[in-house]
Amino acid sequence: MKRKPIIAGNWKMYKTVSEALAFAQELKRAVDGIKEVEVVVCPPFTALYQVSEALRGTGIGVGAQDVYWVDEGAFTGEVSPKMLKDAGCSYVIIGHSERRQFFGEIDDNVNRKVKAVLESGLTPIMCVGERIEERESGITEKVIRTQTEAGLAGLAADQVAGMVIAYEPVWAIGTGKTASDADAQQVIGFIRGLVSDLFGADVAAKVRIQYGGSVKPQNAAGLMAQQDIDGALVGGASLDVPNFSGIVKAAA
Ligand code: G2H
Repeated sequence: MKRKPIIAGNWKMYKTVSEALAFAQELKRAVDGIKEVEVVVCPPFTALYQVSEALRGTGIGVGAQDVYWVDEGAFTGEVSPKMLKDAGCSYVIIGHSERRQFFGEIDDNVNRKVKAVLESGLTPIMCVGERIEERESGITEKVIRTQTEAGLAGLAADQVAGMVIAYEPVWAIGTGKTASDADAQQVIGFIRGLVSDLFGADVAAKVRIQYGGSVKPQNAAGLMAQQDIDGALVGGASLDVPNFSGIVKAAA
């Protein structure tokens, strides 16, 4: 089955509203006419609405970087799926390693967020990935299995088929170290196999699985050529249009 590649820019805690709007205008021109790749930008919460408005009708999607799992309530500092939808989002990154590392994100909550986001009609980009000490002690697959099974627990097959999973080895994030094409393919193939065991071969053939971790225009084509890699979740290189659009073009 041919899956449409998805290149998503995770801006992390960068860009004011005016910087985000300037980026959106430039990106529109840079990726105009590229139909074979889905392009998504994930600004900070503060710029979501304006960026969504600026990109309306272009086919470029907008995502958030996190979410809480109920629609409203006394949860100071949190933002709900309903609010993100209202702000123009169609995607939500969930379980990014920086949330896990710095903000106490745990698998159980990743699962609650994935469920809530799907129920709101948004698409989760659920992140999984091993740390360097886990890779070095040979437990990468065990870690990935635990995170994937927990994150997808209780979901229906059609929900999983429509979502996005991002494999981001923590040791490759923002470090300039990219997993080799073969290493990334090996783990992403393993994730697809897990999805097949849990939800069936049809679902595994449909779910899109991205690679993330120091993706740049120079290494994107090799990663995107791997049979199970369906795009990239891009951090640092998503912050300027020439780099980000270069990655989009490499996936086309
Ligand atoms: C991993 C990635 C984006 P970078 O966090 O999610 O960031 O491309 O800077 O490694």
